[in-house]
Amino acid sequence: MNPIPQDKQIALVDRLIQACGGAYSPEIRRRYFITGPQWAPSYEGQAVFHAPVRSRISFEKVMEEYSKIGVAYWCTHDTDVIPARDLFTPRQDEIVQSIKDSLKKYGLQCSMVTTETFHHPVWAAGPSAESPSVREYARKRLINTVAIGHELEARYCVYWPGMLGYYFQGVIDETQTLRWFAEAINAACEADIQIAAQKQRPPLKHALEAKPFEPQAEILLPTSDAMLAFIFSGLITHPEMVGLNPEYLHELMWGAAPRAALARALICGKLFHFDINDGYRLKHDVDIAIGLVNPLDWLNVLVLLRSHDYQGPFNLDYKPPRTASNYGVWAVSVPTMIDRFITLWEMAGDVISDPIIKEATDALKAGGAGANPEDVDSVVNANKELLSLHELVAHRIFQILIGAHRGRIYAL
Ligand code: GCO
Ligand code: MN
Ligand code: MN
Repeated sequence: MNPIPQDKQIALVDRLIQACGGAYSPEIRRRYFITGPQWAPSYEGQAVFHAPVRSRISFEKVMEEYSKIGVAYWCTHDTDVIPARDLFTPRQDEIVQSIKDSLKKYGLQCSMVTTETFHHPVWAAGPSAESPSVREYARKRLINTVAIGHELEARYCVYWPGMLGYYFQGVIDETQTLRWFAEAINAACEADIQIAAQKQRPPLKHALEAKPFEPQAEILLPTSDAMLAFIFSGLITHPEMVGLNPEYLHELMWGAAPRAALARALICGKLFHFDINDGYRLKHDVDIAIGLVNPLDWLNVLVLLRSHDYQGPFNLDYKPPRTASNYGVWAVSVPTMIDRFITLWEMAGDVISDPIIKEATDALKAGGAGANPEDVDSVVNANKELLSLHELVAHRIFQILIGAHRGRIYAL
């Protein structure tokens, strides 16, 4: 093939993405509680060793594209849309008003707001730092975000505290940092109760997000389980308002089974919100789009969530790869990610209703007949042949993933 002229490249991308087929219409995509962050498509591709590859984009542009693609809900950090120096000023009110106008214009709803507590130099020692002025500022920021959330009619408020921890051991007492963190969450919940009453709206659902080793230091609450322990520690004054926003990749990053981590959140009634993406076990927070690394695991995750009637948002917390152009983000990255999610969600329905899986799991739960519970050999022998069904179920889920249950085979 000859080198492709620059002015022909977009047409090539468009033709090949069309040729891929299998895209859902915007109307179908809007049926799912898929939320589109401001920060994901506007991520410029920078990292510690990486210069940006894309240009910045405004919230108007993000909303316009989400609306065309069929993402019905939008979410944002406070400083994604309001420069830090404009917070708490009349300029903030003007920006919030223009966000409301844009949401209306593009037919979107704001699902969630979150406070940026990791990027700005003020967070150098973390948002729950030892200096009272940093903590007072953090508290005001959280309350301000709750107020913005109500103004935009959001239902969720997420907290990813960033470096809730330290570079050096022994400088601070960890129990103290956790108490300070709880004080900030408690202040946000108290403010929420008041603002919600004034506005005659339900209070927000406050969802804590853990990440095991990002950005650079030790982290006090590195996993969803650690967050659960924190919620139930007695430090949180309104534990009923506070739950989790697990992120799929963050669980893989510490080596967990995401499905098991979600199960632990479910039994506590704390699965409020879910950040969906993909990546590699025990590696960096690459935030690859859903299904490109672990589709089989993702199918299993969605089977669990469908089985438990999870009704919360699926938040597209991913980073477009550095190979995607500004055009490619909208032409390829965002729509294909959404369509893989929808496909996996529908496949999860196939798994749940599959008669082979159903019969196999029913049989496993019934167990083998004829065991004498006081005789270990008889218990082993009673179940021995049944246990082969475990791998049979795993094979069947693979068949559903690749479409073999509908007759996809290779004639060799
Ligand atoms: C990450 C984090 C963030 C948070 C976001 C919401 O991967 O860096 O998951 O994307 O989800 O900051 O507060
Ligand atoms: Mn996240
Ligand atoms: Mn992440």
